[in-house]
Amino acid sequence: MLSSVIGGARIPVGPRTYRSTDPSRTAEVVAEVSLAGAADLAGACRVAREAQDAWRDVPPPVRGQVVAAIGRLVEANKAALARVVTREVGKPYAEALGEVQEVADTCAFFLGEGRRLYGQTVPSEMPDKQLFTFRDPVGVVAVVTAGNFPVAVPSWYIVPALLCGNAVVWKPAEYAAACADAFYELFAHAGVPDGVLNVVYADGTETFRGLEQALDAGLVDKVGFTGSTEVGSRIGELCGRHLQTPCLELGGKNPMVVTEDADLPLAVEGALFSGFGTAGQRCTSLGTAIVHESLHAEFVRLLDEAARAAPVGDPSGDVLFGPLINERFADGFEKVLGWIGPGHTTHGSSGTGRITAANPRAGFAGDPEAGLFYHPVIVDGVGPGDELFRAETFGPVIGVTAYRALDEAIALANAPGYGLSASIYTTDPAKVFRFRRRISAGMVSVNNSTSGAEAHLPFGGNGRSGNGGRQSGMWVLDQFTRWQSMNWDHSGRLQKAQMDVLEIEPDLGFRL
Ligand code: UN1
Repeated sequence: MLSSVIGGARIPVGPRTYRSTDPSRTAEVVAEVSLAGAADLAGACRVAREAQDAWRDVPPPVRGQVVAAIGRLVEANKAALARVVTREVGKPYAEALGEVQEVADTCAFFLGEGRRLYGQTVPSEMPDKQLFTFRDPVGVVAVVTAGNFPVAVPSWYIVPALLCGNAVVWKPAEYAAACADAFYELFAHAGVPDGVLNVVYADGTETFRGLEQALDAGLVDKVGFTGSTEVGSRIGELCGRHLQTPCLELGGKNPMVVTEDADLPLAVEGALFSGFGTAGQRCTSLGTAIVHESLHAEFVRLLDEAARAAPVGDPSGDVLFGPLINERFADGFEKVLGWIGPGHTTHGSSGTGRITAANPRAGFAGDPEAGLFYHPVIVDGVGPGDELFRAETFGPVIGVTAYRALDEAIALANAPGYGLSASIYTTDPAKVFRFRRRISAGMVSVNNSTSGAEAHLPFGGNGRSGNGGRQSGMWVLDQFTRWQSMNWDHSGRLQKAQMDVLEIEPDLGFRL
């Protein structure tokens, strides 16, 4: 039985528990977790507050060494951690290895940041006075993450937050508790001191109440949240009441525009991977393919062919995608399938909905009835009037629509109001730059799919996808540090800014 880790110690097992099961074999329990309450979460923030005091004084290059050790341990345990990811959230093993690599890459980037964390020396307008800037840790960071990327996305928050000298309270998804526990152990063995990283397993209601209590008590200085737009906006409201700006990484309805001059097979390959990879459960998964009318029929034909041929099934094998993460995701996807209407045509598999003996999929790898497996589905003919066009789907479904002029395609791409990732397949540079300027997305791919961002570019979105915060690379430093400015007057007298400034008279009447 896993229980929360606060101040380096497991808290006693409580009455409320959760069973995390293998979505490929739902009868198999991967982890049993004891769920903490709101007061535990607030208590963890208090412990973090105390631990942060000493951690902030550890020189940043030394904190960088801890991050380096995390990276080494993650690499040394890459296969083992990837196996846990595959088993608990059903991610195909090759993708799970990629996800673990993303943690190592994040460490590789930030271990060097420990020797930078640059501030500036800035000239003063007066003599014998010097100006400086310093990056200071914000304090205690509360991180709440989803389980579709159970180790990579948490690392995007936790690694830079720790490197910058913050203490962290992490609330992972309870349905990815075994992944979270393995992740914590790697960090603890790398030398992260007790109390500097705390893990609290709790359900959504208790987490929200715990955050409320901790914010009221002044124990949290920054909230990082990856999850739904709906919950993100509630967290934004809560933080706003405490004059805080959370780092919100929310949903997406990521468009892919395929222009008349595009490399069509490349676009089809990109659509297949970003629509169905991770069973469509990435926040960067493809939502709608917006295809020039001259290529539309051929695009649908080729994508249908590719989806039918794609291996689906047991994620420990070589498959395009495995099961949905758990019952909640499966129920959500069933609702999405209900949005398919009479104006649509479906493609991509030998059936739609759950794969069973009665609704089989040709070439399925494994026993479909044992897990939460769904047919991939391509829905042609979606438009702005359809829920399927507007809402995030989080499952193996791709919408397709046709367009005539590029500006119409861009308007369609922006219409759902998200703005996470967007892609364009084209061979015309003018279209690339017009698209880039007009698209609402925080991340744009050219001749590449909507998913698969690299771990050192700014990650994040606009509109319903977030509040403009960016993770990863040097950009995330602004989430986990605050600038402090300092001025030092060593003239020995009071020099008044803007008033006691030397003036040099120009001859502005001069003309050649
Ligand atoms: C997510 O789904 O929350 O860009 C993150 C990608 C991955 C991360 C997705 N590197 O698709």
